[in-house]
Amino acid sequence: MALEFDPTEHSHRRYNPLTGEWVLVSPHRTKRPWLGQVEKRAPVERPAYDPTCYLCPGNRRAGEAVNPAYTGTFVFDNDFAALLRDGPSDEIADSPFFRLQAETGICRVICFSPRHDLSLPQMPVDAIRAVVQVWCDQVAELGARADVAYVQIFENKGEVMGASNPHPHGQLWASRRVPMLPEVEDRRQATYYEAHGVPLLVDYLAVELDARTRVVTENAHWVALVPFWAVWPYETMLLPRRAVTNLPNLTDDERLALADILKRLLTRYDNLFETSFPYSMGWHAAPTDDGDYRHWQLHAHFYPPLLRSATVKKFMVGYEMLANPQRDITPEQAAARLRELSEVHYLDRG
Ligand code: H2U
Ligand code: ZN
Repeated sequence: MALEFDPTEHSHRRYNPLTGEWVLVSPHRTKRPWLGQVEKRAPVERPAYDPTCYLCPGNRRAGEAVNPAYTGTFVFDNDFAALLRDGPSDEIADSPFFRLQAETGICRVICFSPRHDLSLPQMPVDAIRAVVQVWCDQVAELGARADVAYVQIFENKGEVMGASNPHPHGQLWASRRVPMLPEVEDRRQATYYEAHGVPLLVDYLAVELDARTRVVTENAHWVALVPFWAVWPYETMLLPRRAVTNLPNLTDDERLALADILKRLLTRYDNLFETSFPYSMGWHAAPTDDGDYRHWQLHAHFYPPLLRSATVKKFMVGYEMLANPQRDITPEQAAARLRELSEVHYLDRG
């Protein structure tokens, strides 16, 4: 007799329409006996100002630069930029084995707050709103340049994600060419739009809002959900309810609501293992050259590595590096877990 498929019992593959990649889901493995233990990490006490921090106001950075006595956000050109602003930009070699393109760009560091001891979920909504404003302004400014086709905004948070400093900050790299992953999403979304006349993620969100099994939190303008094809255990995606191609097109109301949903989502993340939750996050949006990008839907990806406690992370090794990514708890289980958490930060509870 054929066994009836149960997504919470049977191993299966899920398809990511944004990238064309597959993820292997192994829900039966969550019954492994060692899954119960949850270690907590003692909170690290940090001072509001650290005289040795290269991001704190008034401090000297590597080299000559000294930070101003900033009181809100602060943006500066990365002293160790991965892309150089000036230089050749041609296709240098185009042979099957030795293809090489010279590339230029602008890299910046974005300090979210003068306070060394905070992170986004611990900041008031109006301070997060100021970070949103910086993101929008930077994309508008750099995207207007003829030598920039894509502005990648991102944040690496936590030592496990390679963040060099706990001071709340993110980065942007603006490049002459559209980088590989946004380029893949661009092609997938264009193909979908040609067939359906609606952006892929606009249609996807409508279906998710019907199902409600993967939605984590929402407000009037934004929805945070665990995508059906999530790879990382608690991966989420943040989507505007309206079709928007890039950050500068967000209305004032949408910007404020974005600050609100970031606080809600990141507070849930911190509450999950009662730790300052590490992740890499970033925005994906339409390129900023003058192409037709109506097929694009703005969205943020959050990729957190933690699996079952503040110290146990998911490794993307053997099978993941050689075959395809794999996960144990299902995206629906992850969303349910995140949904049951409070939106009051664990450090703010009496
Ligand atoms: P991460 O923590 O995400 O690595 O970001 C820190 C960035 O800050 C990193 O890209 C830059 C590094 O190059 N940096 C400066 O620009 N000036 C400094 O004095 C130290 C670090
Ligand atoms: Zn600092």
